[in-house]
Amino acid sequence: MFSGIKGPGESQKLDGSVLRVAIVHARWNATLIEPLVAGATSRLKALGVLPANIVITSVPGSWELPVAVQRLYAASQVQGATSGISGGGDLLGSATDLPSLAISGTGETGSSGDGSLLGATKASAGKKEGAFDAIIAIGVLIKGETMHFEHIAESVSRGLMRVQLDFGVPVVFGLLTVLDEDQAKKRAGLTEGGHNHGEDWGDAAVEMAVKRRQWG
Ligand code: DLZ
Repeated sequence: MFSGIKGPGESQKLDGSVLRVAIVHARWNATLIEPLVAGATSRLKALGVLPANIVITSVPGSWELPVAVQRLYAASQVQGATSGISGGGDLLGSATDLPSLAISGTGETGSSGDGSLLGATKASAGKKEGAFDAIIAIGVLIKGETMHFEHIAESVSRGLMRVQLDFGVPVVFGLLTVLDEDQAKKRAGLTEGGHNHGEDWGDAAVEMAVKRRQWG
């Protein structure tokens, strides 16, 4: 039944087709963030989450992740409560493909698509409204010479846990807290023998979202 030492073991064969999932990512260390977001997104899709129901947005750095997750989830709850009366409306675009990120700064991630009417129709196929079933928070903190890393790592971890428990919604901890860039590259699947942790975060989001629905 159980195998392996590290990692969550075999991916559970769960059906994500009923889910709506948000990814919020920092833009610091974008070359590492990009494969992690791509890894998470590809697993969400592989487990059946429709592209129209994957919402991706960004914040400047990891420090901003907790409040972004909190507001995004709260707004999606309001939207769920009012849809049907006002028609709701999306908070942000949905993601069909991972938009390109800037290398070191402020590249924005949001809705994507080919811009055509056909693209828009395809992108909205099966689109759901309402509260997110899970949110994945992604950031990469690399230790520097000062105590900055410790403060942010601790606060962001606590902040994300707080949002998760306050709202009772799964907030997947996609924060890499590494000592150097090589450690981060390995965990973003960019180096030999590495593994893209973003894939695990996509799996965790679907598993927790499905189980949360079962648990009520
Ligand atoms: C300022 C800063 C530094 C030095 N390092 C990182 C980092 O490694 N990873 C990250 O996501 N963000 C970093 N930031 C930015 C802060 O998270 C935050 O965006 C700014 O302090 C503004 O609040």
